[in-house]
Amino acid sequence: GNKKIDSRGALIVLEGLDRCGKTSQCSRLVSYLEESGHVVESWRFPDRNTGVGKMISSYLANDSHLDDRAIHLLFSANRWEKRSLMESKLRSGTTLIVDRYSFSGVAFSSAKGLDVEWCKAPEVGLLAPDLVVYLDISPEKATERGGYGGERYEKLEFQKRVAQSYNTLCDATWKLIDATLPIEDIEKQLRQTAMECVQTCEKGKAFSELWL
Ligand code: FDM
Repeated sequence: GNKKIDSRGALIVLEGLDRCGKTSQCSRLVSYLEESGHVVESWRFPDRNTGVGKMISSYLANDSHLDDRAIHLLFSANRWEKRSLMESKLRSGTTLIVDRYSFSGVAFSSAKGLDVEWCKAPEVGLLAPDLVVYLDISPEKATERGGYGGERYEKLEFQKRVAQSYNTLCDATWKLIDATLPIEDIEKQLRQTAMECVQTCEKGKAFSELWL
């Protein structure tokens, strides 16, 4: 029909291996969008501040052991507990730049050998991003950058399997950026695609849900 769709903020997700540069690109992008007059917030998953987030954080630090499926469901629950806030922020016009989302959930858990469809199931009904940016780097190059904090997943062999999982999840809608380019070049590409996405959502775009 010709029902008018309200203006809203954009849900923009950055994904990639550990040490791909996501976190600093997220904050650069937030500053840029703010400076250009947009209302924007920086989010990340896992959100370690909630009760569930604290359990995840302790697991990642190797301070607790959890069954692979149990931790997968906690990561998912951590997104579900933020879902309604996410939707209300977007409806009120706030753009969210999100460091990791469901794709990390599926990529990291399926890298352990869990079935991809099983991993996707608890994510069904979460908001679908308006844009997924993948900062593309080989596991070897990412490891060479050093600075792994010693968390559970920060090992070359595991990151190789995560890279393969991301590869099977990635589709034509994802924007791939070569994460080995100079920081400023990555930033430039990211600004451009993000701005297009923000403007599309400002004009009015219906929400959709995972999985697309
Ligand atoms: N991770 C992150 C998962 O395994 N599943 C998830 O759903 C999410 C969001 O947690 F190794 C992994 C990815 C990473 C670790 O992430 C912590 P940050 O970005 O380093 O905080």
